[in-house]
Amino acid sequence: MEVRRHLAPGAVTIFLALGSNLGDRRANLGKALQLLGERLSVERVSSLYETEPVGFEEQPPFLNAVLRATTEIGPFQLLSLVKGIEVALGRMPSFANAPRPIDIDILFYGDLVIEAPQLGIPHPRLEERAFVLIPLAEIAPELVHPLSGRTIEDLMKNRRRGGVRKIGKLG
Ligand code: PH2
Ligand code: MG
Ligand code: MG
Repeated sequence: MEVRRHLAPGAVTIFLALGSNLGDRRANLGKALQLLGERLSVERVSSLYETEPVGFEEQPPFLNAVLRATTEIGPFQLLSLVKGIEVALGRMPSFANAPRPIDIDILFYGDLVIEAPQLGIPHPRLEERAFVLIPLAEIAPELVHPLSGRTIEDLMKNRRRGGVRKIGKLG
């Protein structure tokens, strides 16, 4: 029997969310994508969406996108990688939900579940966030959330789609 391997041994499929609402938002996302691509095998990138700020509302609109990649680095190493890229692109420490040139959040790391003070996987707020679910449903509608067992398509049902507008592609 033939066994087909879709991933290199040890490689895990991950999903990341990117957001920017300060400076040249499109350029910030493009640079983040380039730097991520130097360390991860990026396989698929969603369209770019312009989104109304959620949480702290008195701030400029965001550009958001999500991507699928594979990697052999562990989840905490991945967190260090994305934090390093955020700092390299000019992110300063600030309050929760503050405006930022770049935010890179880990949404899924295979079907791993982590509840650590510095890292929650799957991302603990992804089910509430249309600016994450809509781009994710574009590239991975069948993806199953490991805690609820529901697909992204299912999580999108009966959810408000307001405040999220597709505006094109990155690059
Ligand atoms: N990120 C947040 C809080 N609010 N709103 C939008 N539209 N897009 C974001 O990426 C975003 C947000 C915290 O990281
Ligand atoms: Mg975030
Ligand atoms: Mg973040």
